[in-house]
Amino acid sequence: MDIVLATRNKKKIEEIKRITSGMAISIYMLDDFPGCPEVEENGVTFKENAIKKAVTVARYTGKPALADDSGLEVYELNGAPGTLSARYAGEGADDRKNIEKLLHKMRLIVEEKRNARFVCCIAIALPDGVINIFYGYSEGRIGTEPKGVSGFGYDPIFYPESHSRTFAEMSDGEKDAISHRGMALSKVHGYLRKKIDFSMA
Ligand code: ITT
Repeated sequence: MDIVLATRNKKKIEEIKRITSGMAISIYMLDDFPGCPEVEENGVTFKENAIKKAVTVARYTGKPALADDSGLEVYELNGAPGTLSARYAGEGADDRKNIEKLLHKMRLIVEEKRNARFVCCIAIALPDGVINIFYGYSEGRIGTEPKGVSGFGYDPIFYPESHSRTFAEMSDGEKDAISHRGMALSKVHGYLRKKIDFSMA
C-alpha cells in the first residue's frame, strides 16, 4: 500500500520511517508532490489537526495519507503546551526556546507535580474519504534541566515513567519501544495488516 507522510517535520519523518520499516507500505514524502497545500494547524485538539493534515494531502495526491499531530501535556499547566507544542515560545521558535519557556513556567512546580505525557494522534485518510484515527501516549515527568542529545523537541526534559534517563538519553530503539509515536504506529501496523489480508482474501 502507498502512503504519503503528511508532515514536514524531519525528525518525525525519521522516527515514522524507522518504526514502520517492517510494514508492507511504500512511503512517499510531501516533497514528491510539489504544490501540495500547506495546512493551518488551528484545531483545538490533536485529532482535529491530524485529520486536517491527512485529508488535505489525500485529496491532493489521490493516495492514502498519514498525518501525526503530537505534543506534550503538563498536567499542572492544564495540558499546556498541548497542540501548541511546536510553537510554544512563538511562531518559528526552535526546540531550545520551547524547552526554555517550559522550564521557566515550571520553575516553581515541585518534583511530585511535574507529571506530563506525550500524546501522538495519527490520522490515516484514504482518497475515498474514509479516516482512521490511532492514539499513543507516553506518561512521564519533566526534569529541571535538559539532558541528552538524541531525539527532538522536548525529549531532553522528558523522563518516561519508571526511567531515570530522558528520551534524549536513550537509543532510537529504546525510545521507539515506549514512545507515544511507537504506540500509535503499532496500532497502525495492526490496521494495515488487516487491510492487506482483506484485500488479498
Ligand atoms: P507537522 O505538522 O508538519 O507534522 P510539526 O512539528 O508542526 O510538524 P506538530 O504540530 O504535531 O508537528 O507538533 C509536534 C511538536 O510536539 C514537536 O515540534 C515537538 O515540540 C513536540 N513533540 C512531538 N513528539 C515529540 C517527541 O517524540 N519528542 C519530543 N517532542 C515531541
